[in-house]
Amino acid sequence: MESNREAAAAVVSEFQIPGRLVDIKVNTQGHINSTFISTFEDEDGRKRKYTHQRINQNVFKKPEEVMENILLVTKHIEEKVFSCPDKERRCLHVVPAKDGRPWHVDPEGGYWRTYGFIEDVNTYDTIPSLEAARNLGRGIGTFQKQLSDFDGAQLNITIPRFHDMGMRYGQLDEAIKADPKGRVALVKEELDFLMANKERGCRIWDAFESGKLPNRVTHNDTKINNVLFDPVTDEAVCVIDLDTIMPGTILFDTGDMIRTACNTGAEDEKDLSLISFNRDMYKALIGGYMEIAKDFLTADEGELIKESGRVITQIMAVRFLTDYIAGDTYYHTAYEDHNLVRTRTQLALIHSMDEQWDLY
Ligand code: ADP
Ligand code: GN1
Ligand code: MG
Repeated sequence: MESNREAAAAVVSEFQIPGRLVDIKVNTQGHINSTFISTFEDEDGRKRKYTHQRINQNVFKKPEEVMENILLVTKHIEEKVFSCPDKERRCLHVVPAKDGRPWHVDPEGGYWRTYGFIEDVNTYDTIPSLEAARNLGRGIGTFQKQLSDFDGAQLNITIPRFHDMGMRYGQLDEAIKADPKGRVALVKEELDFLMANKERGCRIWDAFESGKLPNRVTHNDTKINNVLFDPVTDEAVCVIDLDTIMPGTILFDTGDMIRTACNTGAEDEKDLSLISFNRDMYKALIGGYMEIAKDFLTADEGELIKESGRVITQIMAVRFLTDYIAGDTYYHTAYEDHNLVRTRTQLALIHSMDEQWDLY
């Protein structure tokens, strides 16, 4: 990580940031990009923080297109929050490079971007309270509403068929065939469950493809640590990590907020006895979400919200297991079996949902 930090320190001067760099730290919360938080001090001694990210080009093959999307979407949201007294923390702000482009390419061909760091906020990996769950629901609903008049046809497809369950099972099948680390033999139980649930898991994608569900602008990665909360009121003030904004069904977003906010444990909790589906959190989360989304949701969307939590948890299990079998080439991992632990957590969460299915 030290060499990464040095690489980041070397590129920050390529962006339009006044003052001198006085500190730079690594943030390890995301699984995809490499994230650094810097502090700059200007001539008057005022300090400002920034977020710098090396875009993961194994995941995002066309970083320029990712940035085009982000500029369009943040411009749209900026207009929506213009009259808020705290508008600076209600939307990501891209800081251009010295040549005016929204990225800088380092000597190795790595794409870097900079955002203003949003201060006075909390990020959570697990939800701390019912009120925070209600606020998360409101925050995701508000984000969807802000983008309801944005023309999704303008957006580049940054990862094709991102939530296509059938395609994800195809990737799992390929990994099983290649089995480069001999791990397939270790995951028979997990594979049996996933194979038995394939058809059910495809329901939302199929309904979207058939046109039954409206095509809307979708964030596609609404897990809890991609949302910033006010430290005093726990209001969800900003939805970040806009790399996967694409046209889709908003059930992808309800699904990921359910997956991450209603789990009593962390996404990578090793002790599965700590993992269960919390119905009270679900009620608070969906209650908050519906306060906003009732104005635009169709009946078909509403009926599938509960299912979306199960489907998105399942697609994560498929993706984590695929990466485990393929030898950990996609997600950042901190230890040998990290992707297997993540897979098992997702499956434990689905079992807990199923046990309580008629009760929520
Ligand atoms: P990844 O795609 O790897 O998940 P993210 O864009 O989600 O990367 O950033 C990783 C983490 O960095 C976030 O979970 C959040 O904690 C923090 N972060 C990113 N951008 C900002 C920002 N502008 N202000 C405050 N925190 C940020
Ligand atoms: C990744 O980038 P991050 O950590 O917010 C992944 C999501 C998964 C998530 C699981 C581009 O999100 O799809 O839901 O991990 N992002 C990408 O924690 O694949
Ligand atoms: Mg993230």
